[in-house]
Amino acid sequence: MSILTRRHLLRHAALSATAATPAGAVLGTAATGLGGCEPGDAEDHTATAPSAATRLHFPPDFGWGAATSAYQIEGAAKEDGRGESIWDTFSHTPGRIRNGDTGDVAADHYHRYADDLDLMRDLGLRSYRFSISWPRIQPDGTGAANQRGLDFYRRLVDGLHERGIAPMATLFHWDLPQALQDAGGWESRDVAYRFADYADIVFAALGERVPVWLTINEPKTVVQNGYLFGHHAPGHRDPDAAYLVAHHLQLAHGLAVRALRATGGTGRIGPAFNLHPCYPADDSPVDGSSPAAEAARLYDGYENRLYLDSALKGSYPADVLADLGPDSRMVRGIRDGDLEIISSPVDLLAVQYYTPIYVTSAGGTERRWPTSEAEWQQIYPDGMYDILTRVTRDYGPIPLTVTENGLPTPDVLAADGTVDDAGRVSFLRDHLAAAHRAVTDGVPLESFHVWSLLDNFEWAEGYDQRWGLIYVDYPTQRRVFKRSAHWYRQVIADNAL
Ligand code: GCO
Repeated sequence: MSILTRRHLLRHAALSATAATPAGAVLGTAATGLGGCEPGDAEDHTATAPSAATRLHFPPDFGWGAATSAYQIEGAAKEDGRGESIWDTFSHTPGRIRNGDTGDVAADHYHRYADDLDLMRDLGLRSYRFSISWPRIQPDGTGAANQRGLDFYRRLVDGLHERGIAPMATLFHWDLPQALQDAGGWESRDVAYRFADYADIVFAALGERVPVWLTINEPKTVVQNGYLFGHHAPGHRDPDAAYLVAHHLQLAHGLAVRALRATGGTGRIGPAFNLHPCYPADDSPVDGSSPAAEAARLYDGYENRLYLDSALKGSYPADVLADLGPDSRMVRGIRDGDLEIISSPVDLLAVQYYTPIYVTSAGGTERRWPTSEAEWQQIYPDGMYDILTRVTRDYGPIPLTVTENGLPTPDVLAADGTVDDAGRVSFLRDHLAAAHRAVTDGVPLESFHVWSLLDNFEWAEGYDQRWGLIYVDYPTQRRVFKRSAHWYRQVIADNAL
């Protein structure tokens, strides 16, 4: 487990073994599905905005979206029978969250969801990704469903349909019921089975109305931030436990996929992984044998292949298992049949891209590009292209959706009532241009969700970072379209950049 000790406290420490590959040489296919591209689009390797003469048109049915998660926006922490989650406990523990912030009120979406639905309609969204709060459905993580919790999501889903917006529901975005944490949390294999029971309840209530399900949001972040570095709930620093948790999260994913299939419903389902292309810091070839390339490959195993290979190929990467060692809790915790469950066929893969990472020969990391307000995030749009093409190349033509991409900006509500987040506009334009280039090169990308719809509770950063297209004035809960929201609305209306 040597590499773990060399890890930096990166929010999304990650890499992939994908080098920056020239467009067109990646997939060797000519599939595009794009309508009306101007000649030369596919050759535009720059991260700059296209000129008016080279507009980038997206496929006609492209799923323009935005994403949120329950604990980050809902508030109403004690209402309608909701139980406690590990994020309630964690955020109420002094010193854990910047400024002592909690998700008790957040963006008050639980009460304002109808107005927020109208804002989504005004934005022109075609897809909305949200998460369901497990402790609203099963306050203690087991047993009978709390009808009032289910009713909230039923109203939300109905409201989306009424406005012509496709619901995309994440089953788990980190808010584990505290009672299950008390029973061992994700270190306990049993919690994976409790998750399948919870998923079953949700499928029975909403299965007919939700066309796309995502199982576990970013298992890697739970593993790293929750169990390696300890700056997310439950706040542990225990590498041996961390990778057992990884296995149980993957098992939970597979069990939920099977639970959906067992309902016989038509909904599609897949995992949501945060994947990050990473490169040898010495610029040596990614598939070469330089010390940096070799270090990068092992990082890639921990950051990407651990999740991708198990879910999509039915095996854990041999280099990671060898590095963990046969006595690790994870390796000892893998039982016969687990990988068949974990690799139960899925319908799509959700990719969340924020940052690349550069790995040194010593196994450390180097910063190459300017960061956003989030110090772990280097702004590198070509990384979007690299990770999308790499997934398609290595895992086949599984439909992809980008379920998160965005950045925090220092937004201020001006006296004239506007919020000028010019940095978000250029970030999104450049990343969408990179995604478009991937589609041009044959990547079956069907939708793109900005993180986030609204400013919200950014975990350990509390309300200090603003990630939304829509500004939230927390004292009044007033919502204001930022410049980026106006811009995104036009992109959606034009179906083009
Ligand atoms: C994640 C989560 C989001 C974050 C976002 C910005 O990717 O960590 O899905 O909840 O808020 O990524 O950090």
